[in-house]
Amino acid sequence: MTAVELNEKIPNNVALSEDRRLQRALEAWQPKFLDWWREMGPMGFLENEVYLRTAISTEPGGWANFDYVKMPDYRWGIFLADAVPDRRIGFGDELGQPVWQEVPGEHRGTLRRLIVTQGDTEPASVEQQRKLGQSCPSLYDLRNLFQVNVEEGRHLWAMVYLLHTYFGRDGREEAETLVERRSGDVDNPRILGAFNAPIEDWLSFFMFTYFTDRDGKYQLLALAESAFDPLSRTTRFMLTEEAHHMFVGETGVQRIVERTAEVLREDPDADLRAQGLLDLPLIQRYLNFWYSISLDLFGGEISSNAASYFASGIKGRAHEDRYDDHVALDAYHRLMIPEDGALAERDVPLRNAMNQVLRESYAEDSARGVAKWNRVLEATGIDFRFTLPSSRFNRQQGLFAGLRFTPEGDAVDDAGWAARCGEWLPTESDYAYVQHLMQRPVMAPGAMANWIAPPKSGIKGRPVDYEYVRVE
Ligand code: BYC
Ligand code: FE
Ligand code: FE
Repeated sequence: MTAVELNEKIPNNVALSEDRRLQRALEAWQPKFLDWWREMGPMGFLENEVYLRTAISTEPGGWANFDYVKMPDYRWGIFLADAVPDRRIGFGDELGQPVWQEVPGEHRGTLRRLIVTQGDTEPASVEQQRKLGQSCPSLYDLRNLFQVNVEEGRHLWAMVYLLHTYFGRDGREEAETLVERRSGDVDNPRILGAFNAPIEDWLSFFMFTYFTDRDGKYQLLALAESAFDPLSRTTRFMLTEEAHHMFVGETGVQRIVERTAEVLREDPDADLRAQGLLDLPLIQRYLNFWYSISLDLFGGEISSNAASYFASGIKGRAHEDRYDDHVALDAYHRLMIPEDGALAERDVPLRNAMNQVLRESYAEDSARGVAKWNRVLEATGIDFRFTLPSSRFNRQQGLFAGLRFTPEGDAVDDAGWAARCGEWLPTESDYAYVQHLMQRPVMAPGAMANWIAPPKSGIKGRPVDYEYVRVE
């Protein structure tokens, strides 16, 4: 990796100290970021020491050390993956041409918009999760929440670095708006739908990190293919952090399922809510909500935007090298399309279907964790199985927006929807129950809320009962 500058105000491996202008501009943005963090970051834990993977060490390569740090002192930095020598554009009309180290004038607006959209999601997620510390199920989980939060903060830095470095004055202006929009604000909301939905309980948090962070993974994989090499290198580094976020979601849901299954094994008719546990149909409703709202993040099934991103080399498919045809001009993609009140199979020019191609890769990947959760049920002899709802269910973007489908994907009229949506999506009473259950934080080392099983192991070889956050 390029030399890491750790003693600088902004740790980085982009030789920031050699570009004083850029360094000054980013150092001027830094206090705005910190103000935002203090105002909109995790509520109530600014002064606590948290056992984080952090960049506080100055040894070579030591930025990935684990140590106690107060979150506002976290060393948010700018890290790019190593350059690939002689890298070539991997898809689209300019296939095989050298990648771009600067932004081509004709793609400036488009690239800026994509980078701003990506950047906007990062602080949005921190805002959505800011109250969760107040209801944590354990110190282990509290620490994981904060690890995710500081890394999403770093992802914001990653996009702000690109805006400042490659987009001049408009880039600097966009960087300001990234710490001005607010998740869920009626006047100045975050850009994409899912990032304005409240995350007020830990089941939502785990579903979000499983499903919505996974959209992050796929969008970052698609941007990692970009002909704009600095974007590719930035997103490749971000992807190394994303795995942990999805791990938190997958194991979080799994531990909830384990705890519920343990009680159901003893007594299949147990009144779970009377015992302060999460019942399986409720978990399925949360799954339905977060999966469908995350599918929306891929944009329209048929998108001329997506076609032009692909044509120009700006955004590819996940793992472009796994495909044979990187030009995608004479190819089609089969889609189910709503037509005259029915569904019809249609072949759409592949370039226009790139959002859908990415969504299908995502859906396949999402199914793996669901299968793991089901193995817990299977092993305990419980008949219930979790399923991913149809990609037509509860959609607000794309071909199926505004139409009604059951989780199985069958059309349903308004009356049918109204009668049954309480079986399919979390109800007010579900939310009220879950929040009631999680009213009080569990903060003694090793203690676990009743509704979740302990993790199999702790962080970085530490025991589960380690004091991951110093709360005294
Ligand atoms: N909500 O042509 P279309 C992450 C808009 S998550 C609201 O299909 P396109 C993370 C769309 O902007 C990854 N609006 O759109 C996870 C367009 O607007 P205009 C985030 C939406 O451009 C957890 C219009 O509808 N990264 O990192 O093909 C924690 C027409 O749509 C939505 C990215 O998203 C929506 N859901 O695709 C922390 C990557 N969907 O132009 C972080 C960058 C669509 O008519 N973004 N619209 O005003 C993109 O690649 C694209 O913007 C999208 C949309 C894939 C999102
Ligand atoms: Fe992120
Ligand atoms: Fe993430």
